[in-house]
Amino acid sequence: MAAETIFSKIIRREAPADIVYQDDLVTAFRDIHPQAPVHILIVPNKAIPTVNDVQPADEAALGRLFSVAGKLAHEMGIAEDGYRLLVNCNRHGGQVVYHLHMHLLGGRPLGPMLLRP
Ligand code: DGP
Repeated sequence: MAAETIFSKIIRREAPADIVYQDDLVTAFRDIHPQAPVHILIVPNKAIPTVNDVQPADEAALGRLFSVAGKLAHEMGIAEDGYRLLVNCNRHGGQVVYHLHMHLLGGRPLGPMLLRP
């Protein structure tokens, strides 16, 4: 059983968040520190800590992350201009919250994928 994070409380609506979508497999809510005009986190309802912990049984939920990302991008008017989907893993990936999540970022040109050192 994975350790819970704040995201599990948000999914259960025990902690406040601006939830923009929820179904049986995933929940999407606005990032508390937005890096772009649109910055949504899309998370599996199941607490999977990192991509390293993904099991075959999780594939339906992880596929749903993409279909919900596309749906929200259309609804938020960023689909045509484009956007970025990002999943961080562990320390070198910059992961801070250990509940696997996809960032949906858009609403402005996002620049190169990585900052050069
Ligand atoms: P990452 O570095 O990929 O683990 O990104 C974690 C993101 O989660 C970061 O952009 C800020 C966001 N975040 C952290 N705590 C909360 C919270 O309590 N509420 C919301 N809405 N977002 C949070």
